[in-house]
Amino acid sequence: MKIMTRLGREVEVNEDYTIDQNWTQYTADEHDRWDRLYARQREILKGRACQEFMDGLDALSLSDGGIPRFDELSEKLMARTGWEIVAVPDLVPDEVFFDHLANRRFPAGNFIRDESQFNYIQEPDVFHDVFGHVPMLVHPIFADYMEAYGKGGLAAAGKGVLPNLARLYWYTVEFGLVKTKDGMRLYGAGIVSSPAESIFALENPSPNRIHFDLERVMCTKYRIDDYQQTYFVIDSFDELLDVTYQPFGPVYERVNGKPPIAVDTILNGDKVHHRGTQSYVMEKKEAQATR
Ligand code: HBI
Ligand code: FE
Repeated sequence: MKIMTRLGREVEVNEDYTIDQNWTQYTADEHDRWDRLYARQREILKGRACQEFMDGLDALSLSDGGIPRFDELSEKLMARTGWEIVAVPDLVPDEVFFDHLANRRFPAGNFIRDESQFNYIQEPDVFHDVFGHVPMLVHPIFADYMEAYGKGGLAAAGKGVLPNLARLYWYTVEFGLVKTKDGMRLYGAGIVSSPAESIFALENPSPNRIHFDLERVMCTKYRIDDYQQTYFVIDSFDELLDVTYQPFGPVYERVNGKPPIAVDTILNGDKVHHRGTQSYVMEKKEAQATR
């Protein structure tokens, strides 16, 4: 079937929204852009990303030169955790996304941002999807968590709780922090694929850093247009898998219909690692007011 991407390209896709990666179509400039994005981010992540992420990155040798071939990547990943990478042209519908994850297929955008978006792009491109997400899929526990999330999503369809589930994904898979013996570290793909947020999320006094709580996270709104105002911290990936392996039915009953929690709220019951000043947001507001 034919679909229109949000970037306005008409693309022929398979039933499950996959396409051919079309690796030979990448230009030398695009491969070079990947190499520069990779080199910069790899440097920034030293001492910031968790060891599990760095190990995954090394295991996949994503720096062999240019944009990785998904078939080669899938072969390496399949041997380790049974996951594979499939190419998609854009965000795919929620049920399609869940179905891929439930079957240990990670849908990755095949296009790369252009040079003008070197520092920031809202659409998930191949750098965000492959550099950001795929290394954690080498970790067996995290790999199981992603599958559990996909299965949870399929089961949740039609129950009115997709926003709650999307928040769980957002605050873990995309923007999660993990507490290690060496200090706070990054694992969320949205952070590790962003040079500025990699530093902000760990070092800036502005955002709250609150211990992960499943129902709390499912009720917390998030920002898609700027840095997060709150990050949630796990103690380990075992903790994450444990809380998501329980049946979600009763959880949904408790969160369904609850009013959402604002992006900067700290609740009485929160285990606070860092009480954010929210100075980043306030300064931005002031700058806008005096313009
Ligand atoms: N599609 N390709 C792609 N990548 C995503 O991360 C993605 C998606 N579709 C839906 C989606 N994410 C989320 O909204 C779900 O987790 C709810
Ligand atoms: Fe993502």
